[in-house]
Amino acid sequence: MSSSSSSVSQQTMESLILQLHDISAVKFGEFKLKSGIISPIYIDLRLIVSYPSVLRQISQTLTAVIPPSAPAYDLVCGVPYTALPIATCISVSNNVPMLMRRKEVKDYGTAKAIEGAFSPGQSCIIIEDLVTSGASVLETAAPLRAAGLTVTDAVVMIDREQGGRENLADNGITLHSMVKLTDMVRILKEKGRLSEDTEKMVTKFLEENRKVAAPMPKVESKANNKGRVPYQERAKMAKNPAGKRLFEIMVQKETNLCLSADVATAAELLGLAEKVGPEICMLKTHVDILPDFTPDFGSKLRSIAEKHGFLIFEDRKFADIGNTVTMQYEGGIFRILDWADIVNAHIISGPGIVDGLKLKGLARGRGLLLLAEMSSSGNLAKGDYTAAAVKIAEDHSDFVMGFISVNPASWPTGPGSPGLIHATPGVQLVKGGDSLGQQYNTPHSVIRERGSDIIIVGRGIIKAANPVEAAREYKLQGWGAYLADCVPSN
Ligand code: S5P
Repeated sequence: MSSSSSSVSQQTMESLILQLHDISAVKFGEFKLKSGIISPIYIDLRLIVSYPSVLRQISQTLTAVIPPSAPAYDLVCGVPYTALPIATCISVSNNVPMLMRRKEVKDYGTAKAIEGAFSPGQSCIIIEDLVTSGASVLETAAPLRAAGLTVTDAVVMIDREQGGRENLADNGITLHSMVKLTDMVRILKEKGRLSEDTEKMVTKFLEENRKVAAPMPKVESKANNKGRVPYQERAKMAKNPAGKRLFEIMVQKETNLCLSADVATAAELLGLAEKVGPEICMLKTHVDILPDFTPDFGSKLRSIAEKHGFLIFEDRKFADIGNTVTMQYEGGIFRILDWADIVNAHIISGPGIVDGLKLKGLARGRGLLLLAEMSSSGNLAKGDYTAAAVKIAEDHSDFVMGFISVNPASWPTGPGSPGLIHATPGVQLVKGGDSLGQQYNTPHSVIRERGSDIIIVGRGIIKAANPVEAAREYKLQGWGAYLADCVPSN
């Protein structure tokens, strides 16, 4: 579809805003938001489906606010759920095919994150009802881009002016908005829909919240009490040398992405490491799944790791008594100690496993992650078990660099000392799971809500049509969530 539409007249806009107020899609009063904040304004655009005439006008207006200078688009995709009917109307009345993004994917391996027909290289414009930080537009852009589509523009009814435009621009998306929330409030005041006092109160509230919500700053350097302690500060607190290096790499490369390279062969793994290397801080292997393993695998992977600056994590999940794991770590065919910067261990056998691995690894500057939680449904690593992992880590923080965790923000013990790092598996761009018990959360949820540091992504990247593009998308999302979390939340 061509984007050469005419712009919207002031009269049309005002009439639409009044109608939104008439149907109580925009309300003034005292409303408790999800965050607990009391807001003097409430916007609920889900209601528009009950008013076909309003829905039609909104769709027409949104089409018209896309300036002629914007790139032409082949497809439209609404951000679920509120914008879906709007996107459908735009699709039908302009004869532009639509795509739908699934919010939940049950089995990423077989089910699709995007429904509809498309070819890689086509461009897709995103339709949204309300933009705050821009996170939900990015969540929709990510799987579209991972599927090979070009996403450069998004159109929204209401821009809350809380950093969304800037965040989207940082991610290569130009935001076109029908109206800014402050202009909408001003128009409603001019039309006598709210008193001067209410207008002042709402404007003040929006102004104050603008400061709070503006996320994803380009630079942040200091630790602060309310926001997260930045990685560069934590690098200084890390007692294990591999842990310290990992924090430093993350800061330097601006990535908290670990690729779980669970591919079929060593050759494929090395090829992938070479391509995805610039995007990641760590590459995780399961060396015992590689049928073409040869003794030089480790040195080949190490030279790629050195070239691109990432650490190698062999996901060996040691679980035996201390004496046995010393042999498993150093010997056998794989000689893990020689090439893996990091390994992990279950603590089921007690702290002796850490002593055993440390005996071999500490002198070589290696690090150990303890499995404090697991991502699979019904797993037993919780409660006292997780607390015991924290205690063992604190007692051995020269060698234990951190944890495999799922929700460290919820631990009654707290997440451990800030020098310890958290790496979380079970990450995809949409929440869901596979048919064998794996459970997925989004990068945003893992980093911001669950308080982890590193996203470990396997099939989300290796099964994507374009793994390098997908890795870039995960990197952006993981790093964006981290930066947003560094900003104090009140
Ligand atoms: O609890 C865990 C711990 C680990 S290390 N859950 C996990 O899924 N893992 C590993 O992370 C798992 O062995 C696999 O290599 C990766 C997740 O892969 P994905 O394809 O599901 O992203």
